Amino acid sequence: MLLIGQYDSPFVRRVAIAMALRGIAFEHRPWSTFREADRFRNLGPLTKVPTLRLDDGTVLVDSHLILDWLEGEAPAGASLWPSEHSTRRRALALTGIATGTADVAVSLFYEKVLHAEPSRIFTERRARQIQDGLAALEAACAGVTTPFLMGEQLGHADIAVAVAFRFAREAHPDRISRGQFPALDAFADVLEAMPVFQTHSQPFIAPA
Ligand SMILES: N[C@@H](CCC(=O)N[C@@H](CS)C(=O)NCC(=O)O)C(=O)O
Repeated sequence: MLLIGQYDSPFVRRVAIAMALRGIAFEHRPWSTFREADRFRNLGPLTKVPTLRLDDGTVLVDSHLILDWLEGEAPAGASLWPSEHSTRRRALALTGIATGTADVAVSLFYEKVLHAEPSRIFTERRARQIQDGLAALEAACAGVTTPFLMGEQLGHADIAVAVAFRFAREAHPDRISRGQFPALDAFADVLEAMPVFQTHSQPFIAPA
């Protein structure tokens, strides 16, 4: 099984961390969708990461769908979604805010580096969405009294919040400073220190 994409992508990273936690072995190919776009040609039409090529040749794209597959397949350990229904709903809602914040942070970066003249309206819209998204994640982290966001167990919501925050900070250091979101800083520091987060990480590299 091949997981394709660099670990500076929050989406690739959430998949890799979840696969490691759920005991799914994979080979990693840290291909860039920009510098190595040709390598994606026989994997499908999209040139997007994460891309997961399963052993039977099926190619999955999109982190949400890959994690849906993962939860059905994983041989070991408990699901990374909470089993209790209302807690699971909260985890889904928070994960959506985290991955949505990562989405707008990615698209703001592309706007900045890939357009000769970035759109002011688009840039301001995305900057606002990032700030509002991170403010919501900050509020979620600030109210937590358990080791992880949904209780005692690390899960998809925790992973999504930590990887989205790191990506947003590294891609937009001019817009997000340490101390601006103190509860997120503290939460991310704890998770980033965990071996599974350290193993599946790399510093942000701008697409070129
Ligand atoms: N919703 C997707 C987002 C994936 C995404 O935005 N990936 C970026 C890298 S972080 C990508 O493939 N960029 C290349 C492109 O859009 O052309 C997911 O959850 O996997």
